[in-house]
Amino acid sequence: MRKRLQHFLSRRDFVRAGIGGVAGALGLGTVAATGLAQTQPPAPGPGEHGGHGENLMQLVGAVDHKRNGFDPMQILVDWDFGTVSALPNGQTLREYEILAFDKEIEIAPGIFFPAWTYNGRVPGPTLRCAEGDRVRIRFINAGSHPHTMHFHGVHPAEMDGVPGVGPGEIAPGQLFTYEFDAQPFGCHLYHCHAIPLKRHIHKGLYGAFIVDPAVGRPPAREFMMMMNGFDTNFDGDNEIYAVNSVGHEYARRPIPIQVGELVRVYLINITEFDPINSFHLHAEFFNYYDHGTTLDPTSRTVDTIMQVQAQRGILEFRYRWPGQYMFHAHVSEFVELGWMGHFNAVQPADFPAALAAVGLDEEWDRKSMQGSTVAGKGA
Ligand SMILES: [Cu+2]
Repeated sequence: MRKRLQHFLSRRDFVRAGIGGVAGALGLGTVAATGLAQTQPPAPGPGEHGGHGENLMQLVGAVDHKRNGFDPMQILVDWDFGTVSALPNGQTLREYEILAFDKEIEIAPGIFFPAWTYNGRVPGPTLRCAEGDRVRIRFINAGSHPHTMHFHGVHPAEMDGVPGVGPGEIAPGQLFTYEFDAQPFGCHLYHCHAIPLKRHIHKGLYGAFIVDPAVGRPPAREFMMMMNGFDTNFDGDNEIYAVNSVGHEYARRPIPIQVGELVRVYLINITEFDPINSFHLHAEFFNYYDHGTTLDPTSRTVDTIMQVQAQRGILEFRYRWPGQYMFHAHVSEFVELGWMGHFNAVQPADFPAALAAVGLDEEWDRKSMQGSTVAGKGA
């Protein structure tokens, strides 16, 4: 308990050193910061939102995404469909190559983490396919420790990517090809299952595995969000929490969406060391599909859901009015340590400016609208 309290205090000091503006100076808590956000004008014009974060509890500065080699804004919409061909029986084959290697990444401005990565990014590539596709993943371990790829899905034991079964742990310098038919449809994930498991997962070896239902889903603007955390001093507690690895990135750069359109979020929790993570949406409610394995919502009209580690699901919602809307973990400590962002809902005419304000373009717009491997079944 005392040790836990010391951790808590030291983490608070850590964040206080990293935050600026009113909230930081006064040491305001999250509740106060949230109150400030809700007094914001409801409909800022395009490009006007850049500085509003300075009044909130937020990590200050910017992360060098080029040096990281990935940008959380792009990870939202960066579907990896693999190299596509057809097997003799007509089944679609999707081939991927995944390289595991060690790499230091910046997870908050000026805060670095010695990650283990799939293809140099955390989370790893978002593998996307359709129900029933054959998936073939050539996994090469170029890292310093034995690793695996364990997929959540249906497959034979030797393709399960766990120690002692089939190929077991893949040693540095070795490779193995995982192959199976994608099922069931849903919002899934993969992660390393080498031992010690919590270290291998927490170091960054995980990614989304999205299997589209054969009948498709209604057209929507789609995002992948992986809730994660980082224990930067290796004391068994996270110092930074985030969605897609960079603390407060979507607070610094609100995610552009359009008023009235259907937004679909593939949400996954991979956070290690904390038993539960959560997602709360401001000023609107959503339908939720637990694990994404159903076509009808498993929860309707909710604004908060929780996920244990590896739990995941699909959120669907529409904003009615223009404005900036927060989303965050409803664990206040996580919010202060990086897990908070904004959607920037604008009218279609203002969308190009909203994209430009956070460094995005038409290509991002296209990816967010055309992620599915299956034609939609109509809105
Ligand atoms: Cu590993």
